[in-house]
Amino acid sequence: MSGAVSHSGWDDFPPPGCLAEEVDQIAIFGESQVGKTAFLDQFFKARTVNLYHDNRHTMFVDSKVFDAKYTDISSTALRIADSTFNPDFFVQTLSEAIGVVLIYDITSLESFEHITNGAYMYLWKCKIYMGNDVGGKSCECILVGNKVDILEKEPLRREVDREVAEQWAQSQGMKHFELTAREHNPVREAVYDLVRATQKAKERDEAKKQQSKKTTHDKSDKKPLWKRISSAIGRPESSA
Ligand SMILES: Nc1nc2c(ncn2[C@@H]2O[C@H](COP(=O)(O)OP(=O)(O)O)[C@@H](O)[C@H]2O)c(=O)[nH]1
Ligand SMILES: [Mg+2]
Repeated sequence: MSGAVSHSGWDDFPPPGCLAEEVDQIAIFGESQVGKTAFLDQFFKARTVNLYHDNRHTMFVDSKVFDAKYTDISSTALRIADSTFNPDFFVQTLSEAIGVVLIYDITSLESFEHITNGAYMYLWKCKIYMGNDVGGKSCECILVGNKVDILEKEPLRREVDREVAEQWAQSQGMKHFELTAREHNPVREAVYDLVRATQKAKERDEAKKQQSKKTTHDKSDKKPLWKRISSAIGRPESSA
């Protein structure tokens, strides 16, 4: 992990008076029981309390303030809808997210297959169909294999090969982490990495926006060559 930011304690608090320009959205997306809530508990509170389903957090990464709302969203509910299922919540949360933690449980192959197939496709459908409504912002993802602590006592319970997950992540241009939501630092490192990627994507989006503004401006300003020459030369001097 690159070293500019220390991940211990709360040294990532923004300096007083330093505010983010906007509140971003980060989604924690995975099957039921993979540890989404435990992941957020560790991120926010450095302990497991099974409490945090939805929260907002401000931090300071690479000299910038990053203020975001973190939402735990279950991909199981997409497949096994009950009467409380609200598709609007899914579409809105995923389409607005500029960062997504795709999380699975390394002891459940099913949880890996669902998040990297149907759920991942659903995420991109939300992005594509809603792209214009959310200003066409980029979305960055990381892939997280949770519950590695289980392997210490029961190594045979691993169902998802590290290499397979890593290859899939690489094929989609994202980073892969194996961790346990029982430990604070690995969770924070993963979130930091995602936030850094989203900040870079924002800069790229902004540069593209400026470029397309410039191109439109240049085009509208473009007169035929003869017209430009004639206005530069002006009227002929009077021979009188
Ligand atoms: N051993 C172990 N158990 C975990 C870990 N993360 C979550 N769990 C347990 O897995 C179950 C589901 O976790 P939860 O965060 O509620 O999953 P969610 O449905 O994805 O939000 C709970 O019993 C957690 O205590 C982990 O890293 N290691
Ligand atoms: Mg949960």
